[in-house]
Amino acid sequence: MDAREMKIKAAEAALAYVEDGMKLGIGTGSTAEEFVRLLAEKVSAGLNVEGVPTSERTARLCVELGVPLKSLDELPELDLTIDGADEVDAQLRLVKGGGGALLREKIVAAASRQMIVIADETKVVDCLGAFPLPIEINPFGQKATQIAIETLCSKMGLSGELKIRGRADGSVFMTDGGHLILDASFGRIPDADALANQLNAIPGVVEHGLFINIASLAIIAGPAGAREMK
Ligand code: ABF
Repeated sequence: MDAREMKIKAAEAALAYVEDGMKLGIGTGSTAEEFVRLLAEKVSAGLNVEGVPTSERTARLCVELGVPLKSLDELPELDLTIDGADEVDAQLRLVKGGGGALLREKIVAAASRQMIVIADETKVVDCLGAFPLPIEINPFGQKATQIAIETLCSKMGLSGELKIRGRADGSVFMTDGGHLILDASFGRIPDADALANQLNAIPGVVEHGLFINIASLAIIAGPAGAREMK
């Protein structure tokens, strides 16, 4: 089974949790896009759902495939969000934001009764941090915010490079909300809960990619099929 087939397996398994009439949060990334494609087939066969997209990119795909969309202001309480991740640990703590949509992803997931993560085996880790942690910051005072993050990290014994995310054409990456992303390469984050709390206390930090106590189920696909982590 190749990487795409594993993503499809995870997305298929997640689709079994979608019920008629549900209000859904719809994630971002290549795995979430496989879910959107399968959901669109069900919608064209008569499934009645409404979705809130977590990014402009996801919104465009949903519109193209005919998945009915609403804004989060129109549907502020959602039944279920299905989204990908960059890393998942045994406690269902996640690193997200590699696709740059972490703020909307977190707002949408927090507005949902349940969040299911879909991923392939390569995303499961013993300790979070091998994937650089995305930290979304306000462009105002970006250097001061970066210094505050560096000071916090060194106090917590975390070392690694913090880099403003760029695009392939050399321009700076801007999120859908008009913010910057700092990617923090720590290697290992031994105390993800403490780091999450302390990053939240820095004023220029809009959000970070640590999702803790948000997901209640992960569907992980490997060569032998999909399994659940709770
Ligand atoms: C979103 O897409 C992100 O939070 C995560 O960064 C990324 C995962 O992408 P993929 O499914 O393409 O690996 O879910």
